[in-house]
Amino acid sequence: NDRENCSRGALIVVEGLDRSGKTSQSCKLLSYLDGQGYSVESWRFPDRSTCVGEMISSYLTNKSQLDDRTIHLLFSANRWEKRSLMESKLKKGITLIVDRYSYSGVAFSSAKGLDIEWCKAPEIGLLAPDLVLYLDIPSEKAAERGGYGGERYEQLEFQKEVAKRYQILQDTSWKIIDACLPIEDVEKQMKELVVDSIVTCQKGKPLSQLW
Ligand code: FDM
Repeated sequence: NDRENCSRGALIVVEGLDRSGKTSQSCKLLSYLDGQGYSVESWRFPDRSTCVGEMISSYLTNKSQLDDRTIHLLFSANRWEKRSLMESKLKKGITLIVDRYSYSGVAFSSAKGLDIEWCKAPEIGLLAPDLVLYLDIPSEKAAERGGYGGERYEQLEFQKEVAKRYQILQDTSWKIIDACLPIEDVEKQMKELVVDSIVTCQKGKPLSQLW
């Protein structure tokens, strides 16, 4: 069947502050799509399984110190090292649900005071998401949910700065989801948006690049 042979998967990115529910909603999305017979994989950044990812992980857990620009470029390199695999999976028709992507990269680094354009530059040429699901939650609410681990960025004041940067980064691929709604409502909204996006990609929407 021709349609199936040439149709690509969708690149879906889930973004939001720590404790906004990204990870559990990504899991639910994966099992739903899987159950519906879609070909789908779940990814996340940072991908801590690579050498670059190990350096990032050691930085995040405060086992190593790195200059702000250096860690920024490592996060970016961690996406670049996955770019060709990402493209080939999408071209094979596999939809990817990605927990954090370049938006996290720019939002977190620029929240430290780095210039936002400087932060965006190394992301140029990475694959652009077809849909960004932003789980919107006030930083105070997210902090109340508890479970901030001891990782480097998990602090209320910093998360507030990150939220401001996310706002600046919104573009037409974004859908803002109220993450304070009941879990099932969030889930339902996400499912509908994702299925729409998958259909649009199947119909031949071309892959594009950031930004
Ligand atoms: N983070 C994540 C960044 O600072 N830059 C990036 O490019 C990415 C992908 O790493 F605090 C931050 C965001 C978060 C931390 O993310 C680890 P997880 O989702 O908690 O593993």
